[in-house]
Amino acid sequence: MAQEDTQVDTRIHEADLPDSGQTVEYDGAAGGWGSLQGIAQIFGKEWNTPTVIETLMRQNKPKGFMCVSCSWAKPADHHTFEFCENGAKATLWELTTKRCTPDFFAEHSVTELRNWADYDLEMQGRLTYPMRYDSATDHYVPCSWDEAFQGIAEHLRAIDPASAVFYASGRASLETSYLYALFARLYGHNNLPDSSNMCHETTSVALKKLIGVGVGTVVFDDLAKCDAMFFFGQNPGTNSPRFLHPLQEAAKRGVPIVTFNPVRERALESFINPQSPTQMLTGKETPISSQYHQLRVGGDIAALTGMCKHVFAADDAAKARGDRRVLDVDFIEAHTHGLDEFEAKVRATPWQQIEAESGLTRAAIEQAAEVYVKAERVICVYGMGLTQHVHGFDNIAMLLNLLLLRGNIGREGAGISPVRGHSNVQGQRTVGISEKPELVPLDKMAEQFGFEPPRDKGMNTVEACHGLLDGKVHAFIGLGGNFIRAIPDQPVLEKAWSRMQLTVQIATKLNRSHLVHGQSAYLLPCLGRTEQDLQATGPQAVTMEDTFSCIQGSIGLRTPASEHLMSELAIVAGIAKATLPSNPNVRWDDWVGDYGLVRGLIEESYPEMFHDFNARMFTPGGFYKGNDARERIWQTESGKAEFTTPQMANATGFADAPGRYRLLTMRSNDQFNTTIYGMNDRLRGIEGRRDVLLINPDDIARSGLRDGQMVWLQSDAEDGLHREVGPLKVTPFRLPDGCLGGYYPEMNPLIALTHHDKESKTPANKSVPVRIRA
Ligand SMILES: Nc1nc2c(c(=O)[nH]1)N[C@H]1C(S)=C(S)[C@@H](COP(=O)(O)OP(=O)(O)OC[C@H]3O[C@@H](n4cnc5c(=O)[nH]c(N)nc54)[C@H](O)[C@@H]3O)O[C@H]1N2
Ligand SMILES: Nc1nc2c(c(=O)[nH]1)N[C@H]1C(S)=C(S)[C@@H](COP(=O)(O)OP(=O)(O)OC[C@H]3O[C@@H](n4cnc5c(=O)[nH]c(N)nc54)[C@H](O)[C@@H]3O)O[C@H]1N2
Ligand SMILES: [Mo]
Repeated sequence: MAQEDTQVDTRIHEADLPDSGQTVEYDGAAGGWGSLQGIAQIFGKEWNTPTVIETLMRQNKPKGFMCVSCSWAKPADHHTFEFCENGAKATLWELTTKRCTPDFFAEHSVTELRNWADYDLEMQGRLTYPMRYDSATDHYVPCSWDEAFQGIAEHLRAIDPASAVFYASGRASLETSYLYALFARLYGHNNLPDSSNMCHETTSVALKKLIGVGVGTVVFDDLAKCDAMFFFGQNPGTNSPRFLHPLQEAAKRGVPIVTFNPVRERALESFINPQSPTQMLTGKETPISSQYHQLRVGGDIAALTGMCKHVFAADDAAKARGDRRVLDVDFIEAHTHGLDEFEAKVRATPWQQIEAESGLTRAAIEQAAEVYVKAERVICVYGMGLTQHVHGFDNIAMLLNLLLLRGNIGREGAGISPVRGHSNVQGQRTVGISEKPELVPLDKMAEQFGFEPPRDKGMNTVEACHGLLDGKVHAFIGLGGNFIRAIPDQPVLEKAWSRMQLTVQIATKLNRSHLVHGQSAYLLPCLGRTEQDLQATGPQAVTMEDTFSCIQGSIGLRTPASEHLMSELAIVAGIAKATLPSNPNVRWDDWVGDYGLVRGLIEESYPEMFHDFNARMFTPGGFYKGNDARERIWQTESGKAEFTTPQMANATGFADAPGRYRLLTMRSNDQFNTTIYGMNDRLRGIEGRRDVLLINPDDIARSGLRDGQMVWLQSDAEDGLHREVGPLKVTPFRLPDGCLGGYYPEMNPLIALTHHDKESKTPANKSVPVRIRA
């Protein structure tokens, strides 16, 4: 459909930001041989052994294990190799033969290790033995599991439950997550921040409020049915590379793909499928984006306002001609609320302002909007480029406004598609890891377990950090992740951290959060998802939810990295059992022995989503948990989908000022969040180092710097506090004027804890106000 109409746009849009020829970039395609070399460069020969290949062959397949990297779909109709460059890296990282043993901790004091780089810490390999911090010697020393559980329980029983925080990084299974949240509530709090609080919390809040569900409305099969795709601030080449296959298919079908991103991400320009022998041998690239708009950081509200303005203009013209309307008037009438105010605002916003705020020309925005107007079924995809801003909520609301104008929610082949991060981050929220008690069926759980759950709102990530600074948080449990490295204002929080009475980290590999510890501290090593999890009733499977709300089982088969490891579920149950008074309805030992019983509990708490859970968990492609907005049932205040009138011109939350830049913090192709696999960022042409400051050649000249010079970045936040990172190498890069790029997590000390999305408190990591100090 609309094939002919859309052919206008198959060339890469070059108009917005010409290549000056002096910038660092990668001219190969994403995928291709580069992706295989990328793996080999990091893992050397280690990766290419029969047992490793055998493990990779089972990745993301029914009865296999689900990738530990991102949350992309595991399609029913899978490829021979259903893994990508970065999924393979994540798996190999877990399969490493290196071990971080008690001997290592005997050799290095914790104070010494605090000076090690993130990369060097994780390079020590898998943790093998439960460890306890010994303050007399400043070393982690081995302890038994029982000693750990009893020690932790003793501390937890001595403090006010409301002063404990139970953090989760989005990997742990649905079963573990459900029990973790249950433990928190039985113990007496809702302080359950999740990595989601730094990530797609903006989505959970915005979509929940505006269309009544906190997740995307698109399913995997929609990708093959849409006739236009718009990408706002999501980078599939690095962060969800298996997305490149349906994208390539779409591009080949002639579906226009229109990208808005301050950075020219290589995979959104061109791709060679590493799993296609013909493409690999001929080097034939598929161009991906038909238009690429390099807008200013934080310029999406303006760009989207411009697009909506064009939609209204096109509708006016169609009306005047007596043609079919461009607006989906029936849908708007029946299903939405708030159009009039929104429309008036958009019509009144001058193009001059839109151009200045977006950094794009009116012609470029209209060209994008024309694709939207012509397409019958549109999918809008987004990621951290929209969520991590002070006005991230409004970014998402604007994207939704655009979709609502033509009824692109609740139809096949159309919808809004946030691409979630961690492999089970969405699922953790589904089964109760939430600081918001209203999102959890507490009455049901009260009945199931015979207790009175706490009803007070708990702390999210930012609130937990404030709580710590204010002396209100005394204990922290981390179910995976690297909290201290992932949050803003890291140095300030590290200092406060030592005031904590108890810190417990459940992890596979050593990281900085394990070294910044409370007065009592435990480091508990767990099984990875690729490893066999043997319990009383035999080997156990676990489940996760992907970014399209499909739930799937995962079975690990590898021999565990050490015989002393416990599963995450068993560790959570072990701590809980030691901490809580006994309760006949709470049967930790039985649950550890048979995870099927835990799935039974999940089914009882959430019967609509999880009916027949044990029977359905190995459905190829997963089973769909359902989505009311997709059915055009709107669980919102007005009972309809909401148009939102934007109140601000851009998403940054701060004004432009001389010498002030907008810093976007980014992920390289060689990292998974705070885990750094290597020093390259192949797809951006950056090799061998991460201490770079990306800046365009005009800004280099304007600010009197030179290519290769070492400089420092300073925070330019309104609180006036001194925050500095450096030295960083000035590296010419194709970015819009006034925008800088630097790597996460190295840049995190520059970000103020108060610099977050207004509605959801997601840290605004994509537009940080900074200055350059030469
Ligand atoms: N290999 C690998 N895979 C990962 C991860 C990883 O670190 N490594 N992390 C996982 C996690 S937890 C997550 S949340 C996801 C993250 O995946 P993404 O959502 O893709 O996150 P980022 O790479 O941080 O940023 C996305 C894009 O936003 C663009 N951007 C920045 N500012 C703006 C803006 O103002 N407007 C627009 N339109 N674009 C902007 C950036 O240039 C970048 O291309 O990936 C997951 N997958
Ligand atoms: N400046 C800036 N800051 C950001 C972001 C950004 O874009 N810019 N992105 C934010 C986002 S989207 C996110 S999600 C957060 C990420 O924050 P987190 O999720 O807290 O951090 P990760 O780096 O994913 O955690 C890595 C650690 O997890 C542990 N681990 C790995 N596998 C397992 C496992 O199977 N089980 C257990 N128990 N532990 C395991 C290892 O010890 C490893 O060191 O960071 C946020 N911070
Ligand atoms: Mo994330």
